[in-house]
Amino acid sequence: MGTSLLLIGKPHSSKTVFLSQFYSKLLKNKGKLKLYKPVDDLSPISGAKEALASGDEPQTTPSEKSVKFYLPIQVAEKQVDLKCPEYGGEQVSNIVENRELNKEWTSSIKESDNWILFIRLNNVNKPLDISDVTFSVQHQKSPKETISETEYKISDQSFFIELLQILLHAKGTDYHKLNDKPKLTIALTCWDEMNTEEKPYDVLKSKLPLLLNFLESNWEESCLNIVGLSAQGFSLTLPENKEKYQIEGPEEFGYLVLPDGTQTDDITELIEQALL
Ligand SMILES: Nc1nc2c(ncn2[C@@H]2O[C@H](COP(=O)(O)OP(=O)(O)OP(=O)(O)O)[C@@H](O)[C@H]2O)c(=O)[nH]1
Ligand SMILES: [Mg+2]
Repeated sequence: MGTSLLLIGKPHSSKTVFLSQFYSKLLKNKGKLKLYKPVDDLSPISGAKEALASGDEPQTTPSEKSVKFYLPIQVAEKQVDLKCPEYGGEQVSNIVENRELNKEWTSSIKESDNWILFIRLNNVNKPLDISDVTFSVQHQKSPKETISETEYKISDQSFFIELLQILLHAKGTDYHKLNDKPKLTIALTCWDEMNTEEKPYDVLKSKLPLLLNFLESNWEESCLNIVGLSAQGFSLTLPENKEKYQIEGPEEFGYLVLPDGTQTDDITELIEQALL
């Protein structure tokens, strides 16, 4: 059975690291999901896998790159041939900027009933609060410039809402009803950067309340899942962290924070939950 998973994320949201770590954990055979046969083509993640094995951060995926990574997965009694896209996150930024989907995106959206949206909260911009702006001589000199800088920039919160609306429109969902298809998982990525003990739902509520509101007004509760994900486990910029990767192997790291706040090393559960 072929199942398409649509992994959606802006640049640097951990898509490539996740795919590489997901594959490494599948190979380890300790998680809920397993491979039922070897993967034919590892080229979509081979660069990232090599980099991580040496304790280096993977390179940004080029904007024009768009390939599919096929994984033959055993989910309980079922065999699922999973198809995950690996692409440069710039494509997602361009969708909102140009309000346009190319043929490939349109068909990926149509064929997938399992969407996972990666949001790296640490990279999300804070909405402009006029009370935070300190009046300066620069404001006095060029008021027009200051307005144009802030006026036309869409906030990250609005970005995600716009994006989902564009995707839902292409999917042809009925906006009078709550969505049960596609099932949506929000993965708050690079969770380690947040330094929080809170549940993913509460973190999303405090950081992006409008987005949460949009999600809850448009999805059936049972078809909306909010989790935390640290596919890498920690930053690889520190030499001691690089060493951990070189000595123990990348597959030993990375974790998922489930909706109830519990942490598990088995990041394959992210995909298992999306497929349930
Ligand atoms: N601290 C931390 N850093 C991470 C994590 N996952 C990824 N990173 C780092 O974040 C950066 C971006 O990760 P990628 O996986 O390349 O992100 P991407 O979504 O594939 O980005 P594009 O290819 O540009 O679309 C890299 O420098 C990673 O090493 C994580 O869980 N924690
Ligand atoms: Mg990438």
